[in-house]
Amino acid sequence: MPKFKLYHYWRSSTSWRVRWAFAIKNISCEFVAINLLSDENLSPEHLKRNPMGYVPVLEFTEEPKRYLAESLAIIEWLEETFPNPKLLPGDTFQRAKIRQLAETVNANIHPVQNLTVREYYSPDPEKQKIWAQYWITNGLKAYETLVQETAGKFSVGNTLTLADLCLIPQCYNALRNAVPLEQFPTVHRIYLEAMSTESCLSACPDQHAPPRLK
Ligand SMILES: N[C@@H](CCC(=O)N[C@@H](CS)C(=O)NCC(=O)O)C(=O)O
Repeated sequence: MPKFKLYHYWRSSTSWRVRWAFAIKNISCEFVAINLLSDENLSPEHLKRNPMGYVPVLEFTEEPKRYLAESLAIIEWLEETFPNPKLLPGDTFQRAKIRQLAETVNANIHPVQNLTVREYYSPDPEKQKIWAQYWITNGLKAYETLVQETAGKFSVGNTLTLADLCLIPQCYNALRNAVPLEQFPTVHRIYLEAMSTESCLSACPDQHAPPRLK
């Protein structure tokens, strides 16, 4: 079994996706905190791991050491290497639908409400919040419509998939930005359902907060 280290930040939603995938697949991984608030992600060591200066980054600790960034690339690598339980179940169309939902969050919501983008947009926290609320609401509204076609207990059927791994941390961000989830009833139901699973709870920010914040 290869050995892994995940460079992450406790509140980062993209880090949560990967921690959760490791939990679902029951693969052990060492978590190494990178403090985004003190720009540790922009240190020369971290930029060597990921020139974008983002978390999460997965380290394959065996020599020769290798690094993999981008949460979806990491999760797809895990899925191909450790196929069960499946995060992309079903036929080719269903798997594409799971990816469509995942990308609705990954490509259309998350990047525009990310810290660096908000700070570049405006130094005013109030303006940043209104910006984030707009993009989160817009994206979750689309997710709510799309998920009508596929939802069971979770976004696609009755098991957790890649779509949920993207959706739930995004919902947590929505709440942090005072976007009420009740306006997206199916998304809200899936959020509550997923947040009661053991794998989600073990990966969620509260479990990974620095000791002084616990
Ligand atoms: N597309 C990347 C995005 C990663 C990303 O945006 N990470 C955020 C935390 S959620 C980050 O490191 N932000 C640092 C910053 O904004 O300075 C992925 O899915 O891994």
